[in-house]
Amino acid sequence: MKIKINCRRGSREGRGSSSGRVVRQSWDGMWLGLLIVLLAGTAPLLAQSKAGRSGGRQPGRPNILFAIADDWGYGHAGAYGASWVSTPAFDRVARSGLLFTRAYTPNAKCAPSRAIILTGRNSWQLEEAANHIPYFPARFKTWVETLRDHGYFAGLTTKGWGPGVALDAQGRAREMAGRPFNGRQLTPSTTGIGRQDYAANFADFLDAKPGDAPWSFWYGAIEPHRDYEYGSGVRLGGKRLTDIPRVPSFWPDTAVVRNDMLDYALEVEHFDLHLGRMMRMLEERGELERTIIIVTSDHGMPFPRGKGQAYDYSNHVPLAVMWGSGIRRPGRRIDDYVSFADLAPTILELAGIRWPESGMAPITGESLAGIFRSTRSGRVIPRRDHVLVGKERTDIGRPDDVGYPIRGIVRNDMLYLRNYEVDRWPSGNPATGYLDCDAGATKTLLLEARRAQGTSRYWDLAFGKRGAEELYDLRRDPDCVNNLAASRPHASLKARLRTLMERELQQQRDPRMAGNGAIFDRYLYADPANRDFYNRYMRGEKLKAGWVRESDFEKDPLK
Ligand SMILES: [Ca+2]
Repeated sequence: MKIKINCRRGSREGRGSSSGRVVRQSWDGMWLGLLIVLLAGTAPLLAQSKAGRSGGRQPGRPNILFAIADDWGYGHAGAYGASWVSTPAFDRVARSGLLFTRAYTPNAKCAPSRAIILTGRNSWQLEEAANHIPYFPARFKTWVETLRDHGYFAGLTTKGWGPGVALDAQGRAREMAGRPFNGRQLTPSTTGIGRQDYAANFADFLDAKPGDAPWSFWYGAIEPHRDYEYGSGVRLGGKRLTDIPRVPSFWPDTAVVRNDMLDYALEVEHFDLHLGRMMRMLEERGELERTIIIVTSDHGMPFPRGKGQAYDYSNHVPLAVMWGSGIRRPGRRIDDYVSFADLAPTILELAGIRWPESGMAPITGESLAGIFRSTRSGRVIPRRDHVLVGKERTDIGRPDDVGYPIRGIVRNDMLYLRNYEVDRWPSGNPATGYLDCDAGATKTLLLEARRAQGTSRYWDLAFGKRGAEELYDLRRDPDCVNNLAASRPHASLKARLRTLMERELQQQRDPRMAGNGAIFDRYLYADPANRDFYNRYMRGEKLKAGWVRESDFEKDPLK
């Protein structure tokens, strides 16, 4: 059986319309393939449990609309004060519920981040699923599968868990985030925006749901994942380069970077537009009050030093939650540290499912329901003062497909990072185009600047090798460019953070804490076409990776 990998990776640049069309067709083909695999591999659509078949709604079981953008970074919404990204639907959710200012994914790459959301476990507790494009272990059940087994009608549009391969113990494709509803398409306004009509697919889902059964719908957009149509933010979004008050200090402040950011913003707005349509549908059907709406993103921006790394621009994500009268004193702003591992236990609790009856592996996160029930703003639960972050193989592009292992902790606005393999390239090897960083206008600019000048501070920050420890004061330095790891006045704070981090990782049985971190490097990459990419390329095989440009590959050796 051919497994199609659910991944939005193409070489669309939006410059030549014909090549854009070709890639889009292959993308559509990928979805069709995925759909066929799911339909063929899944016995009668949704084996609903008794409660589900009866169609009856148990009192107090809310519906769940889980809206997740792809690569949307923290702060880039009106509710957070952004002037260059317009997000009326997200802002409405925040106004009608809770806006979280310190929500983090523990792992800033699509597949591991989504695995954490779906299981309530950190990526280093998920075996193969710690990595990007893995074979997802059959033993880790998701909260969506659990809801389905407890009578929920569970649907999905477009990107659920992935990319990667998820089969059950019998080798059948799993519906990790729900039964797909992908039948409706639209004509996108740019070559970067996907063809799925998310809101229309949601309407189909609502029409298909049996009787009055509670439901769960995963709205998995593929925006603002790259590629973007260069200049579309200005041309179609009515934006101006001066709308951006400040370019992060780890990129040069140029028109190219500002355009890249505005093109990203336009795609964020596409995600938000469909969320708004879905909310209006729920209003019209009288379901808005009894639906929990959770809006977030899998990780930060797909720009150098963002996605795939472990800085604040990597792991810090937008999060807003509304739930009719289920959240007290709506409109609160919550400054507690919350982790994606907290989402699964929250949803189970609100759906009235106790963990022992869930069939899920032990959950590490803690339910956020206490925050919903509180009337306080700001810091609500004092012990929520930190989150753990970390990564393994967020992409290929190093000898023998090894990753770039990091663990870290964010506590009271200090970020401590431990880099375990400092001889490796953080964004992937230069010779194979830095495969741990998606292609785009900003990446190209940084690479060209180093080639032209011989050295570049921006290149060093994004692609250069790093020391074993990093420490950042996020209040003064949210860009994470001033490393305090060697600062004497910070020595004891650094030691305390490291001790706390390692103690928790040990409690969580992170193999890396037991000296067995290399196990993550040995897990197979689930896409055979790109497996062992670096070694094969260096042996002279002609290889391409759809998510980087040919010009990203360095011709001259770099140390
Ligand atoms: Ca992503």
